[in-house]
Amino acid sequence: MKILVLGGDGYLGWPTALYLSKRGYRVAVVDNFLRRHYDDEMGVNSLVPIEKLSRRISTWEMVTGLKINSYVGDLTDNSFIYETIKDFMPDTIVHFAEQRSAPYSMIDRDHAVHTQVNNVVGTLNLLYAIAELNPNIHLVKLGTMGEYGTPNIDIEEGYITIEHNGRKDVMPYPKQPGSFYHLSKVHDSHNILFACRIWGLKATDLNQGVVYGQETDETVLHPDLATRFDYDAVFGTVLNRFCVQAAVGVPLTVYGSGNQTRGMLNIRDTLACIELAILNPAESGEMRVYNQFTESFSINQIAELVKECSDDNVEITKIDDPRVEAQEHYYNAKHTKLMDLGLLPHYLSKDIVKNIINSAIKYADRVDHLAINPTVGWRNTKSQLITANPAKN
Ligand code: NAD
Ligand code: USQ
Repeated sequence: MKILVLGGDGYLGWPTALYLSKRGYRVAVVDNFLRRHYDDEMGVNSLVPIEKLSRRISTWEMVTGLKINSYVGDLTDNSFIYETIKDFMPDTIVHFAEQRSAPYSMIDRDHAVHTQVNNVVGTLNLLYAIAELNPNIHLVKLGTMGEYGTPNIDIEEGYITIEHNGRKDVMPYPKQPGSFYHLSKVHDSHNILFACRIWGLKATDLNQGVVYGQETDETVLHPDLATRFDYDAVFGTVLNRFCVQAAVGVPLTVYGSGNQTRGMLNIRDTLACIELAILNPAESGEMRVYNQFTESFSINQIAELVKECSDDNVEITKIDDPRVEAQEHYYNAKHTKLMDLGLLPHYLSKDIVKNIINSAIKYADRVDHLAINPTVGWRNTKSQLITANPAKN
């Protein structure tokens, strides 16, 4: 089976490409290095050094004898994505290639517009290319649990049965996303559902929770194969950030009450979920939705766990929440469909947290302390930051 991984130079796309290549799929990656450009714009860098895509691919071939093809270009360039699909003719396309930071999308108008144009236009171009070239291609698209927000009822997997005035229907689950980034994923979901309905496309929308971890069985085979590890306040995600903060002995930055609860999963489970989605394709005309996370935790629980695992017994500090998000809320999100397909989760444990802290300790001298505190606030509409690192503004 041929698989095209869009966003194959990113945090999740690169280890996914390796994982699928190792399992015998023929893999090609697409990327325009936008994420590396954001590093330059924000004045930050991956904690773990990462090699250029060409070097990563040649090292993979040297270590395993397996080839990965690459196409460098932008999904918002319609002819690029059309020609790429025509050339590789994949059976499945895994789509990671979007601007994925909520704080980045909330910097100001320009960043909100960039995020939505990049994500929505890129996905629309892709839908048109699939419809024209081969509607049998299965699209596996990364969505996010944040599309649902935090409603005061159980969160279903994509759809909900509603009874209204004596009539009943199955409808897309209501969305109340928390940033212009999360909104871009909602817009994508609507566009994908519509394309499945009118053109008979096959899609799986994976509403993924917050991912943690940095190493996979394939990335540890050689230092050149490492994937990126973000810890700054714009691109770093909460558990990864707390582990780096513990590694360098600074207080863990809990925003607001810390009672915000989120679905989370290990990076190794991301890879397994993607393969399960590939092996169980949607039917023609169907957009399947899976909630892709394995456990949910409050931010306070995560902070306590990281504190317990840190040698220095780091402090936890509560910072005024720069975001607008519910501080106290009900949270019960269903996530059985991937388990039913055979997912065997790597649940969060002290050993796992200690491992992440230890990998961060290896690179502690690369940590830029000024990039740790949040600089983007949801309430501001005016440009509030030039870089993630105030010292570099
Ligand atoms: P990432 O930013 O590390 O990777 C995304 C890659 O896509 C980057 O290499 C970037 O250069 C590329 N890209 C972006 N726009 C592009 C375009 N227009 N054309 C070509 N390439 C483009 O992000 P990630 O953490 O690997 O996330 C991958 C996907 O998973 C995203 O869609 C994200 O929304 C979703 N997701 C991530 C998490 C998480 O915790 N990291 C959680 C839930 C969902
Ligand atoms: N948080 C803190 N302290 C920090 C960082 C974050 O308390 O130092 C809190 C935030 O306020 C938020 C929660 O932790 O309540 C999660 O924040 P995050 O930055 O880890 O994750 P988020 O912004 O939601 O985005 C990340 C990815 C995004 C993905 C999303 C999955 O960047 O691509 O879509 O996780 S989900 O959260 O399920 O929507």
